[in-house]
Amino acid sequence: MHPEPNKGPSRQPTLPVFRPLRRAGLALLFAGAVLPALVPVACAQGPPNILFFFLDDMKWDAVGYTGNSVITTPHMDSLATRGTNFENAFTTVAICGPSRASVFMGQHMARHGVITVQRGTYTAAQWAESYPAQLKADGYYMGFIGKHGHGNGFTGTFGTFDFDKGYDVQGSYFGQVIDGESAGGRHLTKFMGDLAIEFLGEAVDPAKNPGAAPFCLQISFKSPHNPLQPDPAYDSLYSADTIAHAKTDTQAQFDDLPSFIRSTSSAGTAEWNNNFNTDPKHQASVKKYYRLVHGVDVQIGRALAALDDPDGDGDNSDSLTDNTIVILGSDHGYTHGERHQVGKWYIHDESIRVPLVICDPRLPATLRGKRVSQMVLNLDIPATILDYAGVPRPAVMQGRSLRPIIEGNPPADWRAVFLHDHPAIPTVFKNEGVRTEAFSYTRYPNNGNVKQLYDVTVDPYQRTNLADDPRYASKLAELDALTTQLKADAQ
Ligand SMILES: [Ca+2]
Ligand SMILES: [Ca+2]
Repeated sequence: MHPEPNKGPSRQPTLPVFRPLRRAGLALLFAGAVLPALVPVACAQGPPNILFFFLDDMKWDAVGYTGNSVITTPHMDSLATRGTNFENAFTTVAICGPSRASVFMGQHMARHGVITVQRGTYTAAQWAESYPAQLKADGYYMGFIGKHGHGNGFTGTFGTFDFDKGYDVQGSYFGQVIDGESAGGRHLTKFMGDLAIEFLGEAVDPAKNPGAAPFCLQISFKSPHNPLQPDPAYDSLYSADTIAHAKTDTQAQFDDLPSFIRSTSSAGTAEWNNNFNTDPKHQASVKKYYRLVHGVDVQIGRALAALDDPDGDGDNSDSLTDNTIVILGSDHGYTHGERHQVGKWYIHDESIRVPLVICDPRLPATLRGKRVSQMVLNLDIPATILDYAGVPRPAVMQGRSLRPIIEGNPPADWRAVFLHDHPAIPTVFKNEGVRTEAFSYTRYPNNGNVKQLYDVTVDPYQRTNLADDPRYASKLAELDALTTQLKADAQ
């Protein structure tokens, strides 16, 4: 058993004056529950609850609110209508384990060191500075459901979660066992939705959450990660639709890739050859992927309904909706045939761009339903959660709170560049580079230092590699040096 570094009296609250207020939200509810008249009180005060829906390999535009006219995601669309839609949200590493660690730790891979296959776990001291451990130490009632995805050696999260329904590595869409409970006949996504509802019930149950603490729940769905096995209940969805191919789903764009990525053993090429290299296969695969996303949307709808009636008695007077921050995100993006590639791993926008919506119901209508353009990162999610909770951000975190942007006060010094740094793993090639608002640059240090440079202001689909264009030699050198500098800074 690992120690639980943030439990017990050793860690003093950093804001003792504020701390008594911290539990006010649910405490009001419980105070109502113990009165003879049983007058429930809505939770509109005190630190907010956090409900974080986290998808896996979610293409940024596989959701209705981006204008996708095929997929049906009414609950995600509703969150965008009520929250802030970050149109330039990115991951700093386009693969499951390291990005998920960044979302827990607020750190680049170079600092947290959770590198899929090579090392997939945390030290106790590291974990103590994760957002869940920080919230736990501050008194939050903590829940986690679903995939960690950290690979070999993952040993858990040191008892942080009161409701601990995580698993490693990938899980199965059918027959998954979580914390000793089998999914039975349920699709994994439905199973996770049921667990979310169970958690919300526990969060308002004095027997489970006797301190009446605010809650934080992260639901890490497996969907729409491979294999493409949606709930059979959705088999007929999109059957009459035609999926459009990406503009870069061409042989010419494939031919423009480095030769090692074009090899048949390279992960993105192999997956395209297996499941996307004819139009019928492309249609079938994307539709299955969309059904997986739709399945998540259904469970998000169920969880939001449970948030509005957590004890499930049909009466909404115990609703937590008005004091719960809802976050929708993904560990990284995905390609569906762009450059005849299927997957993630590289710096092209389809792989690094992610959906991100944050909905704060406490804000006035003028600050909701917005689209914002700042470049924001997976690293920023934990800093944002801690900011909402009123918990100081550990100095080791490298991300920044998104709350000022959400509240209409974007900092003047907001980032204009970020590092993407991907490890070498079997069938995927080491790559590192930078994305600015104007340029995307990457290099492959283990493969002859091949380089790619795109001017996304005029070439948003990244069709023309400028790395060998002498007109861009100085820009290439500048971004190459910047990559080296940001890699050093990230450690
Ligand atoms: Ca993933
Ligand atoms: Ca109720």
